[in-house]
Amino acid sequence: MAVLSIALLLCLVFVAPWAICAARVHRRFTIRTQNVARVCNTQTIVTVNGRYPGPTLRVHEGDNLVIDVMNKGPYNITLHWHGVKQIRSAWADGPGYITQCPITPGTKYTYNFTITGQEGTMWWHAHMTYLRATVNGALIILPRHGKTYPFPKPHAEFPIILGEWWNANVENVLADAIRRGGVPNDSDAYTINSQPGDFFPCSANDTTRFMVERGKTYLLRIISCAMIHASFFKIAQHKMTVVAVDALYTKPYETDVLVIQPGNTMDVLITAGQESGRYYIGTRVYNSQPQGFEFLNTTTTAILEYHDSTNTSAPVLPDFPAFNDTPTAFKFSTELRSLNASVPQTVDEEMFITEGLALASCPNNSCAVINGGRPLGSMNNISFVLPEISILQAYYYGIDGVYTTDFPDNPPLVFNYTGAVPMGLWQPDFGTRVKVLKFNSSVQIVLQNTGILTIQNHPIHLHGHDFYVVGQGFGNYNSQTDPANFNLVDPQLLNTVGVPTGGWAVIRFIANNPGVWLMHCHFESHSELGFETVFITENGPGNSESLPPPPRDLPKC
Ligand SMILES: *[C@@H]1O[C@H](CO)[C@@H](O)[C@H](O)[C@H]1NC(C)=O
Ligand SMILES: *[C@@H]1O[C@H](CO)[C@@H](O)[C@H](O)[C@H]1NC(C)=O
Ligand SMILES: *[C@@H]1O[C@H](CO)[C@@H](O)[C@H](O)[C@H]1NC(C)=O
Ligand SMILES: *[C@@H]1O[C@H](CO)[C@@H](O)[C@H](O)[C@H]1NC(C)=O
Ligand SMILES: *[C@@H]1O[C@H](CO)[C@@H](O)[C@H](O)[C@H]1NC(C)=O
Ligand SMILES: *[C@@H]1O[C@H](CO)[C@@H](O)[C@H](O)[C@H]1NC(C)=O
Ligand SMILES: *[C@@H]1O[C@H](CO)[C@@H](O)[C@H](O)[C@H]1NC(C)=O
Ligand SMILES: *[C@@H]1O[C@H](CO)[C@@H](O)[C@H](O)[C@H]1NC(C)=O
Ligand SMILES: *[C@@H]1O[C@H](CO)[C@@H](O)[C@H](O)[C@H]1NC(C)=O
Ligand SMILES: *[C@@H]1O[C@H](CO)[C@@H](O)[C@H](O)[C@H]1NC(C)=O
Ligand SMILES: *[C@@H]1O[C@H](CO)[C@@H](O)[C@H](O)[C@H]1NC(C)=O
Ligand SMILES: [Cu+2]
Repeated sequence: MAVLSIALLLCLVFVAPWAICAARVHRRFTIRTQNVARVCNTQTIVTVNGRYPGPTLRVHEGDNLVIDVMNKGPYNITLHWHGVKQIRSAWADGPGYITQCPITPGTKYTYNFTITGQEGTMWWHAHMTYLRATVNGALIILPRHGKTYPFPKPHAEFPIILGEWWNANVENVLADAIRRGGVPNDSDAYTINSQPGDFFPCSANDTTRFMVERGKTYLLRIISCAMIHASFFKIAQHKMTVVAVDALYTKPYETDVLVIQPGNTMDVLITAGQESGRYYIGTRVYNSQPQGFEFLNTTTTAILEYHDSTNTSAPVLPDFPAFNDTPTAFKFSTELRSLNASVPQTVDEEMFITEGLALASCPNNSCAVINGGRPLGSMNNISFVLPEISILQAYYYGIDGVYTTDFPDNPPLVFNYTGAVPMGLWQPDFGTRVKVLKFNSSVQIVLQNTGILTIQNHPIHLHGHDFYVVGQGFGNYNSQTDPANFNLVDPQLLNTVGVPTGGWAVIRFIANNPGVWLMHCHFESHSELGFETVFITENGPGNSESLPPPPRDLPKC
């Protein structure tokens, strides 16, 4: 903290306004357990610095972040800085057994990285097992000193974290599912800044409130940390203007509903322009599965309260789209546009990846939870198996036998991906298979959802890069006709795309960040079930295009 203020002072006083004005931001995160009460239950949960949600990090573009993580909790853990590209700092990215071994109980690791050319709302979260349910917080990147937002300065800002709460130890929830061979139990409540709101018992007194002044404009920095559901988000009688998604500016987009995938962040302006009073901010599930899968169908609320309100009646509740309103979800995600796009116009690496659930057989019905089998996730029919040491270490030191470089560019079989898939195709292969990308190559990936077990929207998150979503649609992607409709002018740049239920999305990015990068479904249970894969981006020709050696304190395993 002291370092930060000295650096800022120097910058303000001695340095010309156009100079680079970066600071070093040093924080200490202590992982420990804490008793927290929510939804009629007191639960011992894993936290950062005893807080839930964890501390908000507010930094500037260009800052060097040094975060000492002491693990005083009972579990192995790693932290991920969601949305930070980690340019030449893959060692700080965080997914367990991908870029690092876990920080074991009683040990520490210092994440050291610089935010370069990125600003907006990001977040940080645990990236192992189910710990991100409670270990998460906002990472807000303000423009460099002297620079402004590309929209009018808001009067104030509110971080809003959408999360999920279990009346159980989340590590037991996951372990229980693995033992049974099933999917983890659903959460007991969805939350806004850790509170479920007025429609859940035992929480009404603590409902999150945001106080506003009539006539002023506010920036909501909304983060979906939800574990397994996409959300509709509304504010009664208030329109919202989306100005950024995933810390990437959009052309201002006015809407009365947001559709937020787990992993997405949204920067949204609202003006307190209504009659003084109290209005519910509400979220509900967007359930994209047609079959009767169970989900929590209640409404989670916070309150937008005008500070001079004397109205004591119940806040006004927004109207929600139907739980399965896929047209609204599709409209929202296809209407977003980048503010300043620079889309790769040519493609060097073309991949077609089928992704979705899968089903492993269960010998003697030992785990017959769904259709006689154990649900899994897969990409190109491979259910990813985590190695025992990190892939980045194995790659850097040339350790054999940890992974293979034969992740296929295409699925092994052509079938009616989103149709009624014959059960003979539901069993996946297993492996730790990665795809190697040449430095600076332009990559296009068709992400094709499958109908194995169910059709469903899947939020696909890529580490180390942002990508343009140049096309989206329903059914099977058609390589003859669909490219004609690509938007190569101003498509939205994202780090997490909700691939439409029973459909596909096409992404493009330049592989210009050397390192090892996970791509996975941000439904936590799906990625735990093998719904992930890994890219290795090779070094470029120069030193400044190569991955530096690991920090000395990198955890061992
Ligand atoms: C962080 O990493 C940079 C190099 O990328 C190094 O110069 C610096 O000393 C490191 N800081 C700490 C506190 O380890
Ligand atoms: C999961 O749900 C089942 C059925 O309701 C329950 O018996 C079990 O205890 C739950 N598991 C955990 C870890 O809470
Ligand atoms: C809410 O607050 C009221 C008044 O302080 C108190 O009587 C009531 O017990 C509280 N309810 C809960 C669930 O904490
Ligand atoms: C104010 O109170 C009235 C009832 O007295 C209610 O109908 C109205 O919805 C309230 N408005 C707000 C904004 O809270
Ligand atoms: C939520 O689900 C319950 C039980 O499945 C059902 O009775 C209720 O009508 C549903 N509520 C809504 C708002 O759909
Ligand atoms: C980004 O787009 C806005 C609006 O189209 C424009 O005013 C601005 O100059 C652009 N910025 C850059 C860096 O291209
Ligand atoms: C399945 O059950 C049979 C008969 O009880 C037994 O012989 C066989 O070993 C079992 N297979 C497995 C994989 O458990
Ligand atoms: C694929 O499956 C869908 C849904 O069952 C069906 O409507 C479509 O006709 C099938 N397409 C082909 C080429 O068989
Ligand atoms: C996946 O691979 C398994 C094992 O090789 C095979 O049985 C299955 O048919 C394949 N399924 C698909 C969709 O490719
Ligand atoms: C990477 O690609 C960019 C744009 O095509 C080019 O300007 C740059 O020189 C390339 N760098 C390397 C190392 O190939
Ligand atoms: C924690 O991580 C270490 C190092 O990878 C590993 O040896 C150990 O088995 C892990 N513990 C658990 C409970 O997974
Ligand atoms: Cu998924």
